[in-house]
Amino acid sequence: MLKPEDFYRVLREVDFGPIEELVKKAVAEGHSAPQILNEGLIAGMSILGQEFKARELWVPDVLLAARNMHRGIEILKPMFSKEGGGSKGKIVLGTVKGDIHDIGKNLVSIMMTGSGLEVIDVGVDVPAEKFVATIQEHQPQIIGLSALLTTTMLEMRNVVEAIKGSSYDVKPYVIVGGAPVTEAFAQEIGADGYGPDAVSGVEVVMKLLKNRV
Ligand code: B12
Repeated sequence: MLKPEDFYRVLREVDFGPIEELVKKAVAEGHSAPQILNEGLIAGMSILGQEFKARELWVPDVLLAARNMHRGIEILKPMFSKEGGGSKGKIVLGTVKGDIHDIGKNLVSIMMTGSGLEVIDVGVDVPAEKFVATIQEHQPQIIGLSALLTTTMLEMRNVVEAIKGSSYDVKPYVIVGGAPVTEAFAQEIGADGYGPDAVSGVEVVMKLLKNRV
């Protein structure tokens, strides 16, 4: 049994040593990567999120935790990226303008890469025009948008409109995700899909790609 409190504790450390040790120990004990991710790292981060909300922690604490979280995910990455072979499709992935949260987006990227998709990660705080320019350059079948703030999720509507209003050889599908985003919101803004987590995001992409063939 993994204990979220253990992960919470190491997420708060200044050095990478404790998080590396705990993740490696969980791997050695036979826990699967999704288990370590969901029941360990994300569960620990969620305790931290509650304290942040209650103002018991401050931005520097959370930044530190984000660094540790990325380190933990790096260790798990090879376990997710087993599937090789040719690309099943191309996806452009980014966090929308005004938003710098990228832990969730990076997880989505890892899961998509591990499922045989080619991911073009355009980073954080990405304006609609950059999404449009990247689509014109790379001609992906899917665009994935991430937002973690109730304010920046509204920017997703602008991106969807900019994409649907521009011309491409083949218009890409848009999928959205991030803690405040819901299926109903996705439909309201005209997105083609929504995933509550990285695994469902992959499922949605695979379904959309099947429609296209
Ligand atoms: C880490 C963190 C930060 C870090 C981010 C570091 C980084 N590199 O990402 C820092 C310190 C920078 C930060 C800053 C801020 N934050 Co912050 N942050 C968090 C925190 C604690 C964790 C977020 C996280 O990484 N979760 C773990 C990941 C794995 O989950 P996830 O992102 O939801 O992703 C999963 C799914 O949503 C989905 N998914 C995500 N994207 C996509 C995309 C697609 C296409 C698909 C299919 C799926 C998908 O899959 C992922 C994996 O399963 C949350 C609290 C929380 N518990 O959520 C607050 C939180 C999001 N932050 C919040 C706030 C208010 C802020 C600040 C405004 C604080 C401030 N006063 O400055 C700033 C805003 C900065 C900005 N302009 O973006 C609020 C948002 C409130 C709201 N309703 O809008 C939260 C909820 C905290 C709170 N409870 O008040 N934050």
